[in-house]
Amino acid sequence: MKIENIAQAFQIEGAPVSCQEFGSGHINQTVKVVTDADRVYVLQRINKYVFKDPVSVMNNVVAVIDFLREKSDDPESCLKVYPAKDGKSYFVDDEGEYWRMYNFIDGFCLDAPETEEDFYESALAFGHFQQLLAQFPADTLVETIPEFHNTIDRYRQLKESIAADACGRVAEVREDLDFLLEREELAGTLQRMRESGELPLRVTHNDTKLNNVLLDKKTRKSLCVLDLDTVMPGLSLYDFGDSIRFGAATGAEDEQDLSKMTMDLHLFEVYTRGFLNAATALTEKEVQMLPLGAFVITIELATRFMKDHLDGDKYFKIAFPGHNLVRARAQMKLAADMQSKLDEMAAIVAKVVAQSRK
Ligand code: ADP
Ligand code: GN1
Ligand code: MG
Repeated sequence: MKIENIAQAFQIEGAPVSCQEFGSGHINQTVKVVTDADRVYVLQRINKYVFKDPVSVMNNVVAVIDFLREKSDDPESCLKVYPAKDGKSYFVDDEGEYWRMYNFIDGFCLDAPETEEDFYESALAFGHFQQLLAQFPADTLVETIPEFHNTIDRYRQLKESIAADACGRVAEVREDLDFLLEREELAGTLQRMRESGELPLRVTHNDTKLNNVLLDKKTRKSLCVLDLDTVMPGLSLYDFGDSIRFGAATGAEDEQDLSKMTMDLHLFEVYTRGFLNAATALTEKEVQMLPLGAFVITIELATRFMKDHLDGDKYFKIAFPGHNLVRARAQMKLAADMQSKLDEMAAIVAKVVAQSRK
């Protein structure tokens, strides 16, 4: 079905005059739609391989968006879902693909912070997001991807893919796999603490990379948190850790020159300050585990990229053959650097906490 026809299945103003793919997300197909009524929208195809139950995804997204719009003093900068002509929050095309329509919010997303203030802003945005969602009725949310940040289960899935060796790629990544498997015990720490109740379950975003927050073009303040598909019960440390993994790294997520891939301790401090300023309800245990949160989410993503490489690149969009292996190696290098800096990160957290009490 033509993309223009899909766009016209929604209750939007005017007829589409241009439909262009944009954004650097790894999961959904995102299209900017401009109409002859001078209106701009965002049309997205929900990735069905990743989200097995797109209708539940949309129910979650609509509920979270309604909740956030209600709390906001600037609803214009909040996501809004435009229903399809039949009133549903999604449209199914003739190939069985699920689509949704959002308002286009005129800001910008970064793949790396340009200034430390940008990163601080994103910390406030995600910290505030988590703080707001503390009042959201968690039991109404469907787990859109079960066991999403269950690192123990991610290792189980990786081992399954190693055993299956669907594409015959295991032999050439033996050393990488050894690296990952040597860290399995440490990587499972948060999941064990979640199961024992040592860490509280909260409603979290679960995908807090910098390009999932829109910044204002003029003020560079955060406008809106995007990508709500994975909002579900989780640990605050997943959100903190994923932001550090992406934004405090000195290389891109798929950096090929591994000598460039380290964690910047100053950026770690900047983010910690913003996050703790906004998410004020964290327990002492959560605060204490922040450094490990960064390591766990990073090594977990390395196992996910590696699994996808072994499976034949089914989950993450790739730009070239071997992209997922490149990504996995970059995340492994970053995780190793974080592991060697756990004590320094702990000292920074302690300093930030002490300063905030003054
Ligand atoms: P994915 O799951 O593929 O990451 P996202 O929802 O994060 O999908 O969208 C991908 C990118 O598209 C974002 O990083 C952002 O740049 C852009 N984007 C998404 N929704 C909007 C919107 N409503 N307004 C403006 N830009 C958007
Ligand atoms: C995916 O959708 P996107 O690109 O914002 C992924 C995250 C990964 C991230 C790595 C639903 O995020 O879990 O951390 O890629 N989202 C899903 O860049 O799997
Ligand atoms: Mg995204």
